[in-house]
Amino acid sequence: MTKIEEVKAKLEAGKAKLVPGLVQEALDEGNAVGDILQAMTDSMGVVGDKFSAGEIFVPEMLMAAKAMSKGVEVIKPLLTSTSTSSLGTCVIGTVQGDLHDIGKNLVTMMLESAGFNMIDLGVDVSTEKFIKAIKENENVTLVACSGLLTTTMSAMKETVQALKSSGLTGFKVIVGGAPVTQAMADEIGADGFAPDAGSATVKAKELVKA
Ligand code: B1M
Repeated sequence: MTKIEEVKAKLEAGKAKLVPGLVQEALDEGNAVGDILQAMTDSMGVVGDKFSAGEIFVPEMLMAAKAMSKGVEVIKPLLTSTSTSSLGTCVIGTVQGDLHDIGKNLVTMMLESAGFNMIDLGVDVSTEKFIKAIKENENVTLVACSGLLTTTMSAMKETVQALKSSGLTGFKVIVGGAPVTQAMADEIGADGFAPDAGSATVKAKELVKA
């Protein structure tokens, strides 16, 4: 078994205490950080499939999520670098009713390293909370909404539409998360969509510089 395969196996088994050490060993062996991150993301897909098949339940999903978060902590310094350029402030959150935060946290790290000052509102974020954060923070150039559940896509639509009709200006809205598509982003009036954390930085820069 390769070290990356070991990371995957322990992550899928929800071994939060073992995953960070294995991630470090995988790095020490010379594996690329992107490959390790992709392997962990793939494992979360495996966990989701097992949940759908009724082979595991919410507690196991939660343990796998904790293991991934611990693994991400190890690679975080390698994913982020301090950018000298300032792209303004980005307010980010997972939309109301949705508690998934791993993807949102990865997007946060990548946008921070691209040069945004990040205000992370966490999960289950109401429209009102997004609006309050825009009003309370200076130079908000981007609002980023994440969502993983098909059932919370209506909350994402509500949030984007409320942001657009709030009368507040100076920022663009980017959306993402597994069920989100470019077509959906267009339909709900978002300015941009990105399928993953890497492309979110490219799209975010494009939006705020436009
Ligand atoms: Co839940 N869950 N979950 N879950 N969970 C999914 C999403 C699911 C697909 C699993 C499945 O059934 N196969 C399914 C949703 C089905 C659907 O709606 N179509 C599901 C379900 C049903 C549920 C519950 C309803 C289960 C229940 O209680 N019966 C419940 C809902 C709770 C709630 O939110 N109200 C629930 C709960 C949970 C846990 C709390 C146990 C846990 C989350 C813990 C946490 O996040 N701290 C959890 C987990 C871990 C998952 C899976 C297994 C993994 C999610 C993950 O972290 N992936 C997931 C299955 C799956 O994803 N295949 C599943 C890794 C992460 C890196 O990817 O978040 O997709 P992701 O982020 C990606 C992109 O989407 C993108 O970039 C990231 C990668 O670079 N991205 C953005 C994300 N946000 C972006 C924003 C952007 C741009 C890109 O711009 C702003």
